[in-house]
Amino acid sequence: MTNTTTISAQDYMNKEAKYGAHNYHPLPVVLDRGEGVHVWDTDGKKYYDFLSAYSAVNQGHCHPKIINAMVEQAKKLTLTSRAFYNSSLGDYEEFVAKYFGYDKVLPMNTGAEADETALKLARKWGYTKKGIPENQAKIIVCDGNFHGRTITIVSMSTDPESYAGFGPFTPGFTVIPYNDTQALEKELQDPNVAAFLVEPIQGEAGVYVPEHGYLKKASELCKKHNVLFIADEVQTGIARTGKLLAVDHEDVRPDILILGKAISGGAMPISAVLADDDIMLCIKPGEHGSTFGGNPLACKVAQAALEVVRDEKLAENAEEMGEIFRNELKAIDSDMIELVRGKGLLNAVVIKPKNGKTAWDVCMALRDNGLLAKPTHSHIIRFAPPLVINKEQILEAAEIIKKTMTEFQ
Ligand code: IF1
Repeated sequence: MTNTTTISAQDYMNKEAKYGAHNYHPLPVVLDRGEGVHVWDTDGKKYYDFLSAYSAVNQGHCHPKIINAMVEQAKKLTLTSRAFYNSSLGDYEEFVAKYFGYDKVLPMNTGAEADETALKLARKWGYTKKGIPENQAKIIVCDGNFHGRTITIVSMSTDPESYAGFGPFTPGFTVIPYNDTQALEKELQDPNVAAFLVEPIQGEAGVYVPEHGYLKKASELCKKHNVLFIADEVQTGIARTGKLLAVDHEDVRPDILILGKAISGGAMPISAVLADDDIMLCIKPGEHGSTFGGNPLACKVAQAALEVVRDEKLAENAEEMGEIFRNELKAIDSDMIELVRGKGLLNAVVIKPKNGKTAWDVCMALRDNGLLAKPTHSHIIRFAPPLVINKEQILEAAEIIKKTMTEFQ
């Protein structure tokens, strides 16, 4: 007998508040188990997971193929560091390079690390290939960007919540408005620009989808000015938006591709930077790396997770289910729903507060009705279920959202 059943949800939350740093404000629900599109709390109540750990669990919770690959490799070899070769890395590198159509991959762990890697790669390329004078390289980024939490990354941020109080900041970034190719063209006149870093859809900004054609035009402008086009697909990649990559909607091929989150199906932190030889080989032995990047366990997990995406046709399903879901949401008769937007299964609803009730209150009511989602920027709710969701489930989830919105009328 264990006494775990006597611990209440409130006890778990109190413990986090007492012993954990207060860098989050979670929705009050304590999750204990997950399978596919569902999660269960410590009292056994079942929910639809409409956050998918911010699009990390695209393949669904505890996908048997991914977990099996993980367990098998965990019994054999987990970490060697890159001081030695290991028998999983080469196979994985070949697999992932071919999967995304690049010469090479540089494996890292978190999304932020992969973004940092891309920035270092771009600067190095700028100095060694483009001939930018030492320490003069500039990288153009967008207003409203979100690329992670490191000092350099928050140095690019325009959101005070991300950067305020964390200075001094890393220099070398120029901010332009998102979805604005004219502003981009103007900044590209500067010969010291090494790269343009962009999210194909801005996630944290509130699932802000740029005009169709923006990414194509931006990538063409970069090419014209000998500037690297870097796509941060940490959140939008791996089938989330209805294509393998969000840039695929516009047939754009980034010079540097950044992946994270769902490349592991949510099983462990795995990220990757992909590029062709003329860029990737600018970084030489000893100039970059990480203890865990490219570890055998991660290699096996990521390969299994990417196979699931391909074998279960998750991009196609995201496209189809997303279409159904947005249509259902748009049909809801509620004056609290100001706008529905998104692509594939990366969607958001802009909430107009009513009688003092905000997006947070809506998420609390959704929780009570069996669906988990989290507000962003106080008035936006992101809806991003695992991509393994089927039609019956997406309709049931839409019904929960409809019922919940009706409760506020
Ligand atoms: C948190 C947001 C989502 C990302 C893009 C890099 C990273 C992220 C486009 C860094 C991370 C996160 C981190 C997570 C919340 C989540 C988030 F609301 F903060 F913006 F998804 F929308 N590029 N996104 O979205 O990846 O280092 O975290 O692995 O709690 O900070 P990471």
